[in-house]
Amino acid sequence: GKVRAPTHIISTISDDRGEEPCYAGVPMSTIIERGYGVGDVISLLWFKRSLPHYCTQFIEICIMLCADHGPCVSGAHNAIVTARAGKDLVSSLVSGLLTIGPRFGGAIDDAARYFKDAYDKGLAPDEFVESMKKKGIRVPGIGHRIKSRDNRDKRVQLLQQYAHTHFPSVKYMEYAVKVETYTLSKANNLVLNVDGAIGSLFLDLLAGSGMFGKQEIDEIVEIGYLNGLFVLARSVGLIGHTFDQKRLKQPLYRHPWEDVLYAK
Ligand code: Q5B
Repeated sequence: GKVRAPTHIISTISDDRGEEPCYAGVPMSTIIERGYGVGDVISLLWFKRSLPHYCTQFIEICIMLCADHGPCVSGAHNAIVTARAGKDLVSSLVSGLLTIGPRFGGAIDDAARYFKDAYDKGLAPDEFVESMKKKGIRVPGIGHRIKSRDNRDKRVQLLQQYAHTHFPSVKYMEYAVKVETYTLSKANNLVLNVDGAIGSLFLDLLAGSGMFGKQEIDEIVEIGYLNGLFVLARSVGLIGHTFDQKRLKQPLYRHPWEDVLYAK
């Protein structure tokens, strides 16, 4: 009979061998004919399935809202400094992306993990926050440098409004809001941030859309797909900051001595 030569790579998301490339079995021409957007393409390449429109629209909203947050955040700052050092686009982009992590933009997966675990176990929000404190872990998705109870993050409100209108259930987001109510009783800036809003709402999308089994949801949360949303989104802004610096012909950046505390 036929013997299959061993392969060095297994791939299940795309195929470019036919007349036209396919994403998760969907040909390029179908993607264009049906007017699919980037949210649909992400659904096919990340989740290997077509998701309902309200889900792909939510993904696109996440991408749009996280595309940039000004020049002062870690990622943009790094990209700007790198561009001003005369480096190329990819180096500037990567230098910005490398700041994404548990404190900056990369708390979405952990927010989803911890909120899911706490909600599914039936932990009261205050019990959850106090148990995190005991473990010495900051609650991912909570806290912001400039946002606070009196200066709410518009992005979080927009995501919540969209989900309230379109999602069948927002139980994880409602739990995250209860966590926020408790953390705000401790400090003014311990708001639900954009990472926490996306993390909790994506759990609602996964659980409420009927498109994922329980095991699949657990795997998505365990592997950690959701920081990818911030990475992808912020790349748009980081590229913009790089072009901006080049266009403005900005010289090499050097931090002023006055802004350094030289201590022994
Ligand atoms: N405390 C975000 O901290 C920040 C606590 C907490 C319990 C918490 C902090 C944090 C979790 C990670 C997270 C995503 C580092 C943030 C983003 C994208 C962005 C960015 C932008 C964009 C801010 C003061 C006191 C201390 C702490 C306590 C703080 N957070 N307790 N749970 N989560 N959050 N990151 O202001 O008793 O004095 O020791 O790590 O979700 O990255 O725009 O900037 O789009 O680019 O520096 O929006 O919250 O506060 O470190 O001085 O802490 O609050 O233990 O208590 P801060 P700290 P104590 S969104």
